[in-house]
Amino acid sequence: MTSLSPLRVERDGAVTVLTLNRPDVLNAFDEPLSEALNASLADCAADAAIRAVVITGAGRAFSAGQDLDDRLAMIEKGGELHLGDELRRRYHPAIATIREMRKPVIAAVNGVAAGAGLGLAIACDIRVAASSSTFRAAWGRVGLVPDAGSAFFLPRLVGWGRALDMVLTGEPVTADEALRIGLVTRVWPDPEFPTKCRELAQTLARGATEAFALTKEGLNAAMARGFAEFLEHEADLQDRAGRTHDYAEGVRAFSQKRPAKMEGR
Ligand code: T3D
Repeated sequence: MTSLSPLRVERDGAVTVLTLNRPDVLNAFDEPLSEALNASLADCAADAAIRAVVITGAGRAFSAGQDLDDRLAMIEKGGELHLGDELRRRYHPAIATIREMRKPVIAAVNGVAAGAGLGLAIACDIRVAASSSTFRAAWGRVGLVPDAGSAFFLPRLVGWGRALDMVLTGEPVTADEALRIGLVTRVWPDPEFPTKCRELAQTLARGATEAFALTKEGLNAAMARGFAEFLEHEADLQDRAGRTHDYAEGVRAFSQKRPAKMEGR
């Protein structure tokens, strides 16, 4: 019997597409899927030829979060659970790698995103959704707190009040509502979704990758630091951006009234 790989990794030019691939359980995270995702994200981060990354799900879901069958087995075995250690070992590395990755990471939300699946999506730089997708801050329904960075990112994306409504009620948010509240930035009809995602990723992969890296560093710092400290950091980032090939090319192209040819350095 051949076992299905829990993560599909596909290269399309300078874009890598990572597909969570446990469709029978709505791409819930078990140990092998977490391990494969962490390893592939690290590979994407290290490979300069990859200039954009897409994360999506196989079948009708993006991801239903932690595999609860695995947790049931742990509970029934008895003994003390250490879910904090599970987060540190399996989820935090993925979230940190996405935030620190020096290239854009797109969450292509093709179906339901729940629990840590939602956490994964909101740690990405850009979220786009198929029109049939839904978002469920489902932690409370199984007696847990928002994790995978969600309490940090969710209020920053949708506002304090809406975030509390989502995490306390656990009610599903439709793709249209997600667009309205800023949880995603683009929604496309299901049949067009894969093509539109590919086009967006390819456009980003042709962009000024080094400037994007510095932009992410700046936005990460702006969220985590005080204002005065942030302004210093911003000046340092712009110093570095101003020394890239793509900046000189961008200025020349503007002056010559032609499209810039960005090389990502
Ligand atoms: O533990 C730690 O390490 C800490 C981290 C925790 C973070 C978390 O993510 S906690 C888990 C949070 N997720 C959930 O609570 C979501 C659970 N799933 C659902 O509520 C529903 O499945 C959905 C609302 C997402 C979708 O509902 P529906 O009706 O479209 O599908 P379904 O029939 O419920 O699911 C289809 C199958 O997937 C089903 O299996 P079956 O009956 O066909 O054999 C279902 O059991 C399975 N499935 C769905 N979610 C999970 C799952 N199996 C394991 N784990 C899941 N999370």
